[in-house]
Amino acid sequence: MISGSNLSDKGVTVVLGTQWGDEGKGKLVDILAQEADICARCAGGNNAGHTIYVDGIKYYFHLLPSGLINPKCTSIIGSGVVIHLPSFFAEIEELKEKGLQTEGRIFVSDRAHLVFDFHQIVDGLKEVELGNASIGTTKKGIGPAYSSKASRSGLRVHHLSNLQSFEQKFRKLVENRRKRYGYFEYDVEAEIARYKQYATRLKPFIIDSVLYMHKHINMRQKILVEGANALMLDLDFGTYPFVTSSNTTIGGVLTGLGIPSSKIDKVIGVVKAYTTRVGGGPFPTELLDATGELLQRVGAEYGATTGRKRRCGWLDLVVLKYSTLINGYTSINLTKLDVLTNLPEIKIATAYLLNGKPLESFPADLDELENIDVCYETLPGWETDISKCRHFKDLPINAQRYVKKIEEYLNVPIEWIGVGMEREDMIDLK
Ligand code: 2SA
Ligand code: GDP
Ligand code: MG
Repeated sequence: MISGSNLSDKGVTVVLGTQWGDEGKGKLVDILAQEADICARCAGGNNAGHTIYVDGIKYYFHLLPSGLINPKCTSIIGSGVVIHLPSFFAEIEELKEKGLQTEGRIFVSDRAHLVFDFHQIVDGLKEVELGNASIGTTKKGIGPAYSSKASRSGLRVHHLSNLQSFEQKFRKLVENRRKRYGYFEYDVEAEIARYKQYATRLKPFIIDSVLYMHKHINMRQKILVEGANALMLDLDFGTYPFVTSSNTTIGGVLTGLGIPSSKIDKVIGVVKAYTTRVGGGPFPTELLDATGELLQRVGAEYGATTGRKRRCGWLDLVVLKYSTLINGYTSINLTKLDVLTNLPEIKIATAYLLNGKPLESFPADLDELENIDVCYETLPGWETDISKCRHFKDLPINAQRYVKKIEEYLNVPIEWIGVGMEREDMIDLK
């Protein structure tokens, strides 16, 4: 169980995914948000999926920050996020049905870009066009929406305040996509009518998030930023092109919220005790055998947004070292250690060899990556159930060794260890 102060009182605390996502960021964010005034999302959209269990209730977050379960925490959707408004309102309704009071606690940046249904259609068309090389996207329109943004033709939240020009720009945008992808079924008139209604409905949520964040930072409030997706899915640093279309790394926190780097004090990396990936793309330590299936089943590794089975493999320290270089983690939350219980031995990737020579870091070139040999270290497993452990010393010695191995290799303190799904299932090492 986590107690005491976990959030920085000197600046912003950031939680980021260190691998290919689904490390359990949502669970940590929910725990930390118990002492936060603000929880902000900075990148991605409703492609993200965070599952949180509190008192037997299962909550799913996609577009909204996972801090919402805590009644005193205000949620901010920053300018770097792309928002599909129908999903935004649906998610609020779903949470209300679970008893969460969201009124006056969610704010959206006026600079955030909008994801339209046609972006989602185009997402599907693009995947079909790619055929065997498809990315395996969530089909939530994320890539096409960020493409509209980068090509300077996207529509932002503030555009809803002038419906006449909104309509013009919107029609142009659809026309342009139809030129590129051919005619696709899409009721433009009905969509415009819907957005006229959303414009009124969204009004109370809209803020200048840059100003909001700065004011609250200056008031020395406790601010938590929730990363979506993860480092290896980052548009620049991930396994390009098998990535998402935003910066999921520390840079995305700055550009997605408009806060200066000097205001960030803690960067917590969330590390799953093994590796998973959902969708296509390289995965050097993937296990295409019974052990992989076991991790998938015991870890309940299904996509929180699409329900797809997640691919599973051993922990990869080469990935984590690279991840640490970029994000500069000040501490780590190791998660899902309980899933490894009962494995007779556990492997950890410690190096990649190319033509027999060790690579110094994770390669940019996927062709190179395809030709590497992964070097593993094998550690003995443990059989004792660890889900009730609440102190490091309660863990079986082999589990302790596994944790120490990761900590020593990365040279970053592991401050929390997840041993189960519930909020309470966490060892605090501080
Ligand atoms: P997209 O939809 O354009 O962002 O997809 C591009 C790649 O990014 C991957 N991606 C994810 N990987 C892990 N988890 C994600 N969220 C959901 C979850 C995923 C789900 O929490 O389980 O339900 O399938 C997520 N979102 C995007 C995606 O698989 C592509 O490889
Ligand atoms: P996120 O995208 O990083 O927030 O992670 P997801 O919520 O998509 O996936 C992580 C899954 O693992 C969720 O179902 C969590 O409830 C679950 N989880 C998180 N931490 C632990 C843990 O320590 N042990 C176990 N068994 N499950 C965990
Ligand atoms: Mg997830």
